Amino acid sequence: MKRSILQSASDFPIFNGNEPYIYLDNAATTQKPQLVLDSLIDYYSHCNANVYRAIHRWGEESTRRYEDARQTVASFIGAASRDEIIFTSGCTDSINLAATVFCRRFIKPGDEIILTEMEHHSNLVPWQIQGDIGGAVLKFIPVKEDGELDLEVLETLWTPRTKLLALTHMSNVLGTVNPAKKIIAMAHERGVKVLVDAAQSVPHMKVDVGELDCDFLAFSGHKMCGPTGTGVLYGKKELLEDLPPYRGGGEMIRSVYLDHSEWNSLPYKFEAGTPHIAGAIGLAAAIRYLESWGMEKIEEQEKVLTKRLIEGLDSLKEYTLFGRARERGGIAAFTRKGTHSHDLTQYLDSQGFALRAGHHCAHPLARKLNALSTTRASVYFYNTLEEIDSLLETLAIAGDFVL
Ligand code: 7TS
Repeated sequence: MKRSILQSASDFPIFNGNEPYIYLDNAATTQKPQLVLDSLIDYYSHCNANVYRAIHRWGEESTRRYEDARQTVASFIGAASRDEIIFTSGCTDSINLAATVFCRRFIKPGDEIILTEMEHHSNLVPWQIQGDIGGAVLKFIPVKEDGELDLEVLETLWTPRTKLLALTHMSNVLGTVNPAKKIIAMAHERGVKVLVDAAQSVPHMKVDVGELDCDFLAFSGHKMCGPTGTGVLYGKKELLEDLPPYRGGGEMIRSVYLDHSEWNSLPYKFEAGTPHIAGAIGLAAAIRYLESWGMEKIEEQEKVLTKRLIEGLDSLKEYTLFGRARERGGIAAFTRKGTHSHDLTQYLDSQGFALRAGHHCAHPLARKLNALSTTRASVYFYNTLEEIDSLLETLAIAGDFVL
């Protein structure tokens, strides 16, 4: 019998058997279903061995599962080839990889990189570091009052020196879903490459790299029911072929001499050393799990939860919500008049709710919002309307306890 997505929480051991606790910190990391945990145990119990180098059956099985995982990721995001999928330790690692090799190859002093004011530090600091080494100038698309990007200003930022634009697909503070496809088309008209930070989009909606036509796409496995320490960098094949390697070590080489080396083919050129084999297999199990619900269903359920959350917050007059974008995901950052967000969030924990407080690793945005610290609720498909209502009821009486 077909199950309803409303029953999905029962697939997650952390929600069963523990004391009741409502988890609304999904933008930080998501919980893991039993079958992802099982995939890790099964791998370590039956065929644990290093990949590629072993001429024995466990090594062959391990390699097969690792490469199947790569194909699962490629199909999930619509990549043309599995060679375009590089396994990393997370979105941060993916962006550092892309920034390092892109700047090394293409950035000359005075070249320009366009970012946005709403980036997570992971999609800002690597460009600062690598841009600094290469002599690049960073420019920023401003965030408007409503939490959307100011595309009129973007029109004025392009110059013949613009080499790359990097933007988040969904803001981890405002929830804004940026018009990535439109911005990518604008960039490509000018010969500018685009990196999409999809840490908050790939877990929550159907993302197809062919349709977006992005040059790079980065995301984390742990934000989509997969194990921690897993991530992906997608890159267009011709671009990856043209880039130098990132880290040196085993498997990324074809031949090594004492004075130089020749690089392996894609994607191995970018995967030095023993990879997180179990992690990649676990990520593939997570993807199959998400696909068993369907990304459209997941997005639909989150829209229902988000609508209730936003309407509820708006009805509470002591609270200010940040971000009013027309296209938005299930993230709501807010403050309560007269209460520090850490106090509020700690109080919520005492009442059985896990939320996050702080600048959410988007310091420049927090400064711009004039809210250095906010409390943030972020939903996933396994949350329920009852949980949202319960949070709203608790927020409504929070003042009586916190102040
Ligand atoms: N980009 C965005 C948009 C993010 O939200 C995050 C993590 C990252 C990149 C980095 O991902 P990582 O898996 O490499 O750490 N965001 C958050 C957050 O909002 N709360 O904790 C981590």
